[in-house]
Amino acid sequence: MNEVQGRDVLDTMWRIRHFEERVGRLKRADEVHGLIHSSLGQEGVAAGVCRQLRDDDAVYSGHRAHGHAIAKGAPMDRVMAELMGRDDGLCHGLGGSMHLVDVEHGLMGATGVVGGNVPIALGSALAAQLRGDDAVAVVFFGDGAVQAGHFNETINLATLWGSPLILVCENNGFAEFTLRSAHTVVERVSDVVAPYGLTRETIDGNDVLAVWDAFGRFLEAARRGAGPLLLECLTHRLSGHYEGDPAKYREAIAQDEWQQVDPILRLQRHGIGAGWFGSDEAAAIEAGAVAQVEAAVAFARESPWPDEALIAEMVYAGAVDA
Ligand SMILES: Cc1ncc(C[n+]2csc(CCOP(=O)(O)OP(=O)(O)O)c2C)c(N)n1
Repeated sequence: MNEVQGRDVLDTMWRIRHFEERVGRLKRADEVHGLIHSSLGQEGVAAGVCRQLRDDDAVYSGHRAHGHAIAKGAPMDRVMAELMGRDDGLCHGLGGSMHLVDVEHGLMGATGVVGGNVPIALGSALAAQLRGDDAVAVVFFGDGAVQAGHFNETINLATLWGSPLILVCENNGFAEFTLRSAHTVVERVSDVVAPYGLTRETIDGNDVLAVWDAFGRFLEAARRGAGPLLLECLTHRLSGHYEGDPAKYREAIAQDEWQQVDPILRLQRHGIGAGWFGSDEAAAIEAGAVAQVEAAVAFARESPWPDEALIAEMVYAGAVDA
């Protein structure tokens, strides 16, 4: 990561952090709708991966999708409008938090079906193969998704075909409210796929420099036809499973301990030490992120509700005559 990339990644992580915190407050005020899963604490994975991708690289996400969308380049005001159910939202406000799509920027979709986008991402990777270009497909999923049958089916076909698919597991140690050790005996997701012989690595996902470095290598390999690959990022979600989860099933991380592993503060310390920016400039980047989030909220509040006729048109494809 160089100085320019470092600033961009820092800016992206602050935008995600403040977006998620603001969404939490809006949810409590009943201004955003539906179930909200925050990616607070996991910003390093989204930014370290997506900021290296092009618009023609496909990204798929799951239920914890806001950070991936923002990092992939979806306009934050339109993401916010989507969460508020407004017409200027990415999907006219009809999809909501778990169905963010922005084809222009290569965000091909998020889903609430755990692991549901893993085989669909393989479809995008296969399409790139058939087109003969060097685009890749990236799919984000949690460690819980690995127990779904279609996860193994996808790895089997992807390795058989040598597809340019990069699987990015955000292993935060929990599947919903369940500790990993309560649903599997295999500690590392990268070990689950070992028999298929694909390139795989487990890294500290709270170290965005490590994410950048490992994903950069994986991306280059996938572009030259060495896919599929699996990157397991060990990370920590600061929030409960969903907004409103009292999270009584786990112990809160101590504030001073979190400060040491927080991906944003870590990059800030590194950037200041490396002379990329001073502490004033880092503070200005954060302030800019806060202002952009507020602008997104104002934009979303101004946006009209979607038209009722559009709702029927978008929900029922090819309507049958009554
Ligand atoms: C197919 C399917 N089964 C079950 C659920 C209920 N569910 C929602 S999130 C979740 C666990 C997800 O865990 P993980 O993939 O590790 O993601 P995390 O929430 O930890 O980020 C489950 C089981 C679902 N949404 N879809």
